[in-house]
Amino acid sequence: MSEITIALTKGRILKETLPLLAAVGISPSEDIASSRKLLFDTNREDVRLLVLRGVDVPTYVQFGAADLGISGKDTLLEHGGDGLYEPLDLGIARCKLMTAGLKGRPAKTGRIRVATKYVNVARRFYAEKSQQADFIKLYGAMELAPVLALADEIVDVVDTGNTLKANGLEPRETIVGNISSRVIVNKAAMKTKYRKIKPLIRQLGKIVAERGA
Ligand code: PRT
Ligand code: MG
Repeated sequence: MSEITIALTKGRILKETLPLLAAVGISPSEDIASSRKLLFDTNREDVRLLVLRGVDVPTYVQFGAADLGISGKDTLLEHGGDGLYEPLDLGIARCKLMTAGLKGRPAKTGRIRVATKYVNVARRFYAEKSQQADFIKLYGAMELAPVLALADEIVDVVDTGNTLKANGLEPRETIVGNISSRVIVNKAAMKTKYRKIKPLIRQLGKIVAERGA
């Protein structure tokens, strides 16, 4: 029986997570990328891995279906962090959460429409600067929304800025500048499985510190 279940975010975060896990001696018993399975045993009898859509990782950990997770800070901010500890910044999959709009178009005054998959974060951001806004929840291709006049602005993560540029958009304001992936832990599991979880976080922290230095 696996004592520790770790929920991983598939996609670009997974690619950067697997080398970190390998560095602390955890390897899936089959190739995750080429498998259709969602639950993987590892070389460690006490550890198994779960591979999920990013948005679902905090939920699995919050309710204890997974003990630990690796999650983008953007996703954590949108989730709200209930029931979770966030003990370690892995420093991977770095990006910024930004607003963007059509290039050369001055930001609209008055009530605006914002398309995003980060509705909670966006609502807080515009409220804080007293900008009236309505929100349209999208699940992908946010960049199209201003182009097709679905929205005046978008809120999305930006890395190089190439995607915005390629779609005739420009970044406007930075909402969160230091997005990266974080280790999250179920609050109850942190107590009941402390002796398993604590060393794992310490080892990961050591690897991250060595890499960052
Ligand atoms: O595929 P799925 O619908 O599950 O989600 P996803 O496509 O957002 O997943 P994925 O694999 O892209 O990874 C998402 C997580 O990676 C995010 O939650 C962030 O924490 C982190 N991350 C880091 C990024 C980026 N950088 C990033 N650049 N997630 C997405 N992007 C996208 C962005 O949405 C935009 O479409 O890449 C494009 C912008 O990149 P640049 O380099 O052109 O600016
Ligand atoms: Mg994707």
